[in-house]
Amino acid sequence: MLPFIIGGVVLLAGMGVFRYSLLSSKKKEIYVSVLGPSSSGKTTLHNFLRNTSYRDATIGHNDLDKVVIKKDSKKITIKKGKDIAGTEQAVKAYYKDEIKLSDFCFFIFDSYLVLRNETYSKEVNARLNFINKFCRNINKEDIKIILIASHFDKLRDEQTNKKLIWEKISKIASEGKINKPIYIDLTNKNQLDILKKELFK
Ligand SMILES: Nc1nc2c(ncn2[C@@H]2O[C@H](COP(=O)(O)OP(=O)(O)O)[C@@H](O)[C@H]2O)c(=O)[nH]1
Ligand SMILES: [Mg+2]
Repeated sequence: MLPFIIGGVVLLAGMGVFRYSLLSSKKKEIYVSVLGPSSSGKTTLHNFLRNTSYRDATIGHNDLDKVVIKKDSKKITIKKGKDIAGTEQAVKAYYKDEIKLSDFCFFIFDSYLVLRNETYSKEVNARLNFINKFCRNINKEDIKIILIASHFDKLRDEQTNKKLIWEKISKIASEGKINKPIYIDLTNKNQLDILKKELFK
Protein backbone atom coordinates (compact mmCIF):
# COMPACT_ATOMS: atom_id res chain seq x y z
CA MET A 1 0.00 0.00 0.00
CA LEU A 2 2.79 2.40 0.91
CA PRO A 3 4.28 2.77 -2.58
CA PHE A 4 0.82 3.67 -3.84
CA ILE A 5 0.40 6.42 -1.29
CA ILE A 6 3.86 7.77 -1.97
CA GLY A 7 3.12 7.60 -5.69
CA GLY A 8 -0.04 9.62 -5.15
CA VAL A 9 1.71 12.25 -3.07
CA VAL A 10 4.42 12.66 -5.67
CA LEU A 11 1.80 12.84 -8.38
CA LEU A 12 0.02 15.83 -6.88
CA ALA A 13 2.99 17.46 -5.18
CA GLY A 14 4.63 17.40 -8.61
CA MET A 15 1.96 19.61 -10.08
CA GLY A 16 3.32 22.50 -8.00
CA VAL A 17 1.45 25.35 -9.64
CA PHE A 18 -1.99 24.08 -8.69
CA ARG A 19 -3.48 26.47 -6.20
CA TYR A 20 -7.23 26.53 -6.56
CA SER A 21 -9.30 25.58 -3.58
CA LEU A 22 -13.04 25.54 -4.15
CA LEU A 23 -13.31 26.78 -0.58
CA SER A 24 -11.24 29.87 -1.38
CA SER A 25 -14.10 31.44 -3.31
CA LYS A 26 -15.59 34.55 -1.77
CA LYS A 27 -19.01 33.33 -2.86
CA LYS A 28 -21.23 31.14 -0.71
CA GLU A 29 -22.48 29.24 -3.73
CA ILE A 30 -20.35 28.31 -6.68
CA TYR A 31 -21.06 26.83 -10.09
CA VAL A 32 -18.72 24.05 -11.11
CA SER A 33 -18.63 22.73 -14.66
CA VAL A 34 -16.80 19.70 -15.97
CA LEU A 35 -15.96 19.76 -19.69
CA GLY A 36 -13.98 17.37 -21.85
CA PRO A 37 -14.16 14.61 -24.46
CA SER A 38 -16.15 11.38 -24.09
CA SER A 39 -14.84 8.86 -21.56
CA SER A 40 -12.30 11.29 -20.12
CA GLY A 41 -13.81 10.98 -16.64
CA LYS A 42 -16.35 13.80 -16.38
CA THR A 43 -19.04 11.75 -14.67
CA THR A 44 -16.42 10.20 -12.37
CA LEU A 45 -15.21 13.68 -11.38
CA HIS A 46 -18.73 15.02 -10.77
CA ASN A 47 -19.48 12.06 -8.54
CA PHE A 48 -16.23 12.58 -6.65
CA LEU A 49 -16.88 16.31 -6.15
CA ARG A 50 -20.50 15.83 -5.11
CA ASN A 51 -20.20 12.50 -3.37
CA THR A 52 -22.86 11.02 -5.64
CA SER A 53 -23.20 8.05 -7.93
CA TYR A 54 -24.82 9.52 -11.01
CA ARG A 55 -24.87 7.44 -14.15
CA ASP A 56 -23.22 8.49 -17.34
CA ALA A 57 -24.73 11.05 -19.71
CA THR A 58 -23.80 9.68 -23.10
CA ILE A 59 -26.50 11.73 -24.80
CA GLY A 60 -27.29 15.30 -23.80
CA HIS A 61 -26.89 15.83 -20.08
CA ASN A 62 -27.90 14.74 -16.59
CA ASP A 63 -29.05 17.28 -14.01
CA LEU A 64 -27.02 17.30 -10.82
CA ASP A 65 -28.36 18.37 -7.43
CA LYS A 66 -26.72 21.04 -5.36
CA VAL A 67 -24.45 19.90 -2.58
CA VAL A 68 -23.10 21.55 0.55
CA ILE A 69 -19.42 20.97 1.27
CA LYS A 70 -18.21 21.49 4.83
CA LYS A 71 -14.62 21.48 5.98
CA ASP A 72 -13.65 22.68 9.46
CA SER A 73 -15.32 26.09 9.81
CA LYS A 74 -15.61 26.55 6.04
CA LYS A 75 -18.72 25.80 4.07
CA ILE A 76 -19.59 26.20 0.44
CA THR A 77 -22.47 25.13 -1.76
CA ILE A 78 -21.88 23.67 -5.19
CA LYS A 79 -24.93 24.77 -7.16
CA LYS A 80 -27.11 22.50 -9.23
CA GLY A 81 -25.22 21.58 -12.36
CA LYS A 82 -25.08 19.52 -15.50
CA ASP A 83 -23.11 16.42 -16.34
CA ILE A 84 -22.83 16.84 -20.08
CA ALA A 85 -21.85 14.40 -22.80
CA GLY A 86 -18.43 14.58 -24.39
CA THR A 87 -19.52 14.78 -28.00
CA GLU A 88 -18.98 17.68 -30.38
CA GLN A 89 -22.74 18.29 -30.37
CA ALA A 90 -22.45 18.80 -26.62
CA VAL A 91 -19.75 21.41 -27.17
CA LYS A 92 -22.14 23.36 -29.38
CA ALA A 93 -25.16 22.81 -27.15
CA TYR A 94 -23.66 23.40 -23.71
CA TYR A 95 -20.15 24.87 -23.50
CA LYS A 96 -21.07 28.55 -23.74
CA ASP A 97 -23.77 28.34 -21.11
CA GLU A 98 -21.61 26.23 -18.81
CA ILE A 99 -18.71 28.67 -19.12
CA LYS A 100 -20.95 31.69 -18.51
CA LEU A 101 -22.24 30.15 -15.30
CA SER A 102 -18.94 28.78 -14.01
CA ASP A 103 -16.86 29.94 -11.10
CA PHE A 104 -14.73 26.83 -11.52
CA CYS A 105 -14.41 24.93 -14.78
CA PHE A 106 -12.66 21.59 -14.90
CA PHE A 107 -11.40 20.56 -18.31
CA ILE A 108 -10.54 16.91 -18.35
CA PHE A 109 -8.83 14.77 -20.96
CA ASP A 110 -7.35 11.26 -21.20
CA SER A 111 -3.55 11.40 -20.72
CA TYR A 112 -2.95 8.31 -22.79
CA LEU A 113 -5.06 9.40 -25.76
CA VAL A 114 -3.68 12.92 -25.86
CA LEU A 115 -0.23 11.41 -26.41
CA ARG A 116 -1.12 8.50 -28.64
CA ASN A 117 -3.97 9.80 -30.80
CA GLU A 118 -3.34 12.92 -32.86
CA THR A 119 -7.04 13.48 -33.63
CA TYR A 120 -7.82 13.38 -29.91
CA SER A 121 -4.99 15.79 -29.15
CA LYS A 122 -6.25 18.21 -31.80
CA GLU A 123 -9.76 18.00 -30.41
CA VAL A 124 -8.52 18.75 -26.88
CA ASN A 125 -6.60 21.77 -28.15
CA ALA A 126 -9.57 22.94 -30.20
CA ARG A 127 -11.82 22.81 -27.15
CA LEU A 128 -9.31 24.61 -24.95
CA ASN A 129 -9.02 27.24 -27.65
CA PHE A 130 -12.80 27.57 -27.76
CA ILE A 131 -12.93 28.02 -23.99
CA ASN A 132 -10.13 30.61 -23.99
CA LYS A 133 -11.65 32.62 -26.81
CA PHE A 134 -15.14 32.55 -25.37
CA CYS A 135 -13.87 33.66 -21.95
CA ARG A 136 -12.08 36.56 -23.63
CA ASN A 137 -15.13 37.48 -25.70
CA ILE A 138 -17.43 37.73 -22.72
CA ASN A 139 -14.75 39.17 -20.40
CA LYS A 140 -15.02 36.21 -18.09
CA GLU A 141 -11.92 36.87 -16.05
CA ASP A 142 -12.98 35.47 -12.71
CA ILE A 143 -13.33 31.87 -13.93
CA LYS A 144 -10.83 29.34 -12.56
CA ILE A 145 -9.99 26.70 -15.13
CA ILE A 146 -8.55 23.50 -13.73
CA LEU A 147 -7.00 21.03 -16.17
CA ILE A 148 -7.19 17.35 -15.31
CA ALA A 149 -5.05 14.81 -17.17
CA SER A 150 -6.95 11.65 -16.24
CA HIS A 151 -6.09 8.01 -16.99
CA PHE A 152 -2.50 8.81 -16.04
CA ASP A 153 -2.23 5.25 -14.72
CA LYS A 154 -2.10 4.06 -18.33
CA LEU A 155 1.32 5.65 -18.79
CA ARG A 156 4.57 4.43 -17.27
CA ASP A 157 7.36 6.99 -16.99
CA GLU A 158 5.65 9.72 -14.92
CA GLN A 159 8.09 12.59 -15.36
CA THR A 160 8.63 12.09 -19.09
CA ASN A 161 4.93 11.77 -19.79
CA LYS A 162 4.01 14.83 -17.74
CA LYS A 163 6.45 16.80 -19.86
CA LEU A 164 5.15 15.32 -23.11
CA ILE A 165 1.52 15.97 -22.19
CA TRP A 166 2.24 19.58 -21.27
CA GLU A 167 4.09 20.03 -24.57
CA LYS A 168 0.94 18.87 -26.39
CA ILE A 169 -1.32 21.47 -24.82
CA SER A 170 0.86 24.22 -23.35
CA LYS A 171 0.59 26.61 -26.30
CA ILE A 172 -3.18 26.85 -26.15
CA ALA A 173 -3.39 26.48 -22.37
CA SER A 174 -0.90 29.27 -21.76
CA GLU A 175 -2.85 31.64 -24.02
CA GLY A 176 -5.70 31.34 -21.54
CA LYS A 177 -3.34 31.44 -18.56
CA ILE A 178 -4.38 27.90 -17.72
CA ASN A 179 -2.08 26.12 -15.28
CA LYS A 180 -0.42 22.78 -15.87
CA PRO A 181 -2.76 19.82 -15.42
CA ILE A 182 -3.31 17.60 -12.44
CA TYR A 183 -2.09 14.21 -13.63
CA ILE A 184 -4.25 11.60 -11.99
CA ASP A 185 -5.94 8.21 -12.00
CA LEU A 186 -9.52 9.14 -11.12
CA THR A 187 -10.28 5.57 -10.09
CA ASN A 188 -7.52 5.47 -7.45
CA LYS A 189 -8.88 6.20 -3.99
CA ASN A 190 -5.55 7.38 -2.56
CA GLN A 191 -5.04 9.82 -5.39
CA LEU A 192 -8.61 11.09 -5.02
CA ASP A 193 -8.08 11.63 -1.28
CA ILE A 194 -5.08 13.79 -2.06
CA LEU A 195 -7.02 15.67 -4.73
CA LYS A 196 -9.81 16.28 -2.23
CA LYS A 197 -7.34 17.82 0.21
CA GLU A 198 -6.10 20.17 -2.52
CA LEU A 199 -9.50 21.15 -3.83
CA PHE A 200 -11.08 21.66 -0.44
CA LYS A 201 -8.23 23.14 1.57
N1 LIG B 1 -7.95 3.72 -15.53
C1 LIG B 1 -8.67 4.83 -15.41
N2 LIG B 1 -9.99 4.81 -15.67
C2 LIG B 1 -10.70 5.97 -15.53
C3 LIG B 1 -10.10 7.17 -15.11
N3 LIG B 1 -11.05 8.13 -15.08
C4 LIG B 1 -12.19 7.55 -15.45
N4 LIG B 1 -12.01 6.24 -15.72
C5 LIG B 1 -12.97 5.28 -16.22
O1 LIG B 1 -13.26 5.62 -17.58
C6 LIG B 1 -14.60 5.38 -17.88
C7 LIG B 1 -15.25 6.65 -18.39
O2 LIG B 1 -15.38 7.56 -17.30
P1 LIG B 1 -16.59 8.57 -17.25
O3 LIG B 1 -16.49 9.32 -15.95
O4 LIG B 1 -17.87 7.88 -17.51
O5 LIG B 1 -16.22 9.52 -18.49
P2 LIG B 1 -17.13 10.63 -19.19
O6 LIG B 1 -17.63 10.05 -20.45
O7 LIG B 1 -16.18 11.77 -19.45
O8 LIG B 1 -18.22 11.01 -18.24
C8 LIG B 1 -15.25 4.82 -16.61
O9 LIG B 1 -15.24 3.43 -16.68
C9 LIG B 1 -14.31 5.31 -15.51
O10 LIG B 1 -14.30 4.46 -14.38
C10 LIG B 1 -8.67 7.16 -14.83
O11 LIG B 1 -8.06 8.16 -14.46
N5 LIG B 1 -8.03 5.96 -14.99
MG1 LIG C 1 -20.20 11.17 -18.55
